[in-house]
Amino acid sequence: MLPRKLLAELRRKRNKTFLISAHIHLEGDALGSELALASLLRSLGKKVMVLNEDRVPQEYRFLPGSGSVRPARGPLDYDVAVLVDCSDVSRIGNVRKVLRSDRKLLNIDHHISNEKFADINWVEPRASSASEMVYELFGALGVRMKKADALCLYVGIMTDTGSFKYKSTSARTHRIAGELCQHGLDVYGIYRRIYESMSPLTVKSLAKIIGTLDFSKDKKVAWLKVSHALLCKDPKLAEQTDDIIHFARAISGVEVAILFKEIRPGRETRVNLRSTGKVNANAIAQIFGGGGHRMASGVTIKGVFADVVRRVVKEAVGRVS
Ligand SMILES: [Mn+2]
Repeated sequence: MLPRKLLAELRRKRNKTFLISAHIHLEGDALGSELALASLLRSLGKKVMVLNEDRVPQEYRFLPGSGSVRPARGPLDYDVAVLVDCSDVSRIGNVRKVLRSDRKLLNIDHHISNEKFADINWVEPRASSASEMVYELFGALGVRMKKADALCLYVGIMTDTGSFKYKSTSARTHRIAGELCQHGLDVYGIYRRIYESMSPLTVKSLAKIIGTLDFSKDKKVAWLKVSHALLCKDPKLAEQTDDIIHFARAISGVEVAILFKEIRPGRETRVNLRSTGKVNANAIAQIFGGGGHRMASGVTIKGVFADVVRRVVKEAVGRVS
C-alpha cells in the first residue's frame, strides 16, 4: 500500500529541493524510475537533483533526462532524499556520502530483501519494478504524465521483467505497460536500442563465455564464467548479465543458472543468480551477503575466483530438488 505519509512528503510546500538516487550498476529500472520520479517532482514545482555513482550506460542515453544525471559531489543541501530500486542504503554507492542525517529519507522499492532503512518506506515485493511503483505515484499525486515519463517507465518495466516474461509480470504490469504505450511509444525501437545494439566484439565474447558452460551432476545447476581477461577486452560484458545468463537458464531441466564475473582477479567476483521457479535465488545470494528477488539475485564475493565458484555452486546444488 502506498503510504499517505510518502505522498504528503512529496507534496509538502516546504520541501523544495529533492535528491534522487538509485542503485549502482545503473540499469533500466533504476534509471527509468528515478528519471520519471524527477520529472514528476518537477511538475510539482520542486527542484530535483538526480545523483548516481555510475555514468548512464550507453544503451540508456536515449532516455529523456538521462543527461541530467550527475555524480555526487558534496557537500550539498536538499530537503528530502528519495532512493528508488534500492534494497538497502549502501546500494547507492558513493552517493551515500552526500546524504544528510538531518534530512528526510524516503525509500521506494520492490526488492523482497529491502531493509526498510528510511524514514518512510514504500516496499512492494509484488511490483514488477520500481518503475511500476513510480507509475502509481503519478495517479496518486494527480500529475499528468508526459510521453518522456511514459518512455522512462516503460523501459524500467520492460528491462526488470525481462521483456514481460519473468514471474513478476502481472496482469497489472501489462495494463500499465499498455497505458504507457498509448503515449505513442515505439515499442520495437525501444527494445532494439537496449537489447539489439550489441557490438560484433560482444557477440564473439559471448561465444567464448558459452564455451565455459558447466553443470552439476544432475544438470539442475548450470553456470557460466567471464574471466577478467575477457572483461578487460570487452568492458561492455560487465553490464550484459541477462543476455549472458540467458544461455544457462534456457537449458531444459536447469533450476538455477549462475554467472560468475571475475571483477578483480584473486579478490572479487560478481555473482548473478537466476532461478527458473523452484529455488529461491535471493536466499542463496543472502548467504554470501547479497540479495534481490526470488527469481533473480546477485552478490559480490571476495576471494579467489575458483573458490567463489565452488562455494556458490555447492550452495545452489544443496537447494535444488
Ligand atoms: Mn528494479
